[in-house]
Amino acid sequence: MQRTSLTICATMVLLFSSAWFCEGAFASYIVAWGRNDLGQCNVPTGGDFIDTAGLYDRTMALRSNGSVVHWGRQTTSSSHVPQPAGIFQDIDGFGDHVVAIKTDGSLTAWGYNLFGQCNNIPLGNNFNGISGGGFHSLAVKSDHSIVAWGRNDLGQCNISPMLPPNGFDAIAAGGEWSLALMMDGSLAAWGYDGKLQITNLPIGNNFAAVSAGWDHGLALTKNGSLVAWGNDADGQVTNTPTGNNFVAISAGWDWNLALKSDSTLVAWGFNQFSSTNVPTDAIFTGIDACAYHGLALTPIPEPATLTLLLLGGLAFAGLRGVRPVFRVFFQGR
Ligand SMILES: [Ca+2]
Repeated sequence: MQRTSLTICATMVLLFSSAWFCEGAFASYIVAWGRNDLGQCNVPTGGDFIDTAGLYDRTMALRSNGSVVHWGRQTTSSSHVPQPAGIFQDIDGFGDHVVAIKTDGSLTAWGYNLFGQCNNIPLGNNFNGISGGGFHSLAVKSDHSIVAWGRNDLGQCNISPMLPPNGFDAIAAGGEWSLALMMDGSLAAWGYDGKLQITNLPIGNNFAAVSAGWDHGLALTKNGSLVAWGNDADGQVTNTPTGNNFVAISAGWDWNLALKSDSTLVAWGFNQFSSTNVPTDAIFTGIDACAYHGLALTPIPEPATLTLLLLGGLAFAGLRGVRPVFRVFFQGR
């Protein structure tokens, strides 16, 4: 009986371990850190989160049932998801508005709307990527074309006709500029260039992911290294870590967050609110750098919890048999 319990426990540990490295495979807890003057880090209970939208001083998160929850600064315009809400599959934000893809592939947005970022939403139901910027948004369609809407005083919504119209792989809306990963692995950018975030765009076609800060860019190369450019006032460019063990990136307003292949976090740049003091007591699968707070997804359960559950399960199973082991594992916390 005891040997059976050990085998089951070992199998469960292997299953959870492999799940940690597959983002989105399991619903997760959210860990938040950094600026918390308005409760933007006071994450609601529950381990069923699959996505986050970290705004300037508030946070939205998507539960596995497609509903959105909100915490941090509360205002009538930005706090509440339009009703009837529908079911969402992806949410994103950066300034004070949220852009979302519903499960039918159509777009919606809510929050600050002075520049039409929430009521001039592109129509259609073929969207599979979104990025909310300072006052504008970008979305990519399944045919690899993109749309931009919202504030356009600095050309952040002017997609160059020189770019291949169906050549976009991913998009990132910054403060007042836009960044894109092309299907050939090169980068494109347009909009505000005051910190040379357009002029100093890295060349080459070895890029795998992009993220845009307020005035700086961050890219992940296909060999797992990082490149940053643009505003460097807080070391968000020059302090970029070396190495080729990175798997995900997220640029905050003037700081950066990256996920390493061992599921740990690293952060650098502006740190007045301890945004770059990343948590180290869990294993992470998703990241989201906000203005001055950071968010990360950690699968159920955290390693320390898992160890306790494993030891408790083993002891209990040794006394009572196999079935209680399952009960302990699936209780969560
Ligand atoms: Ca998202």
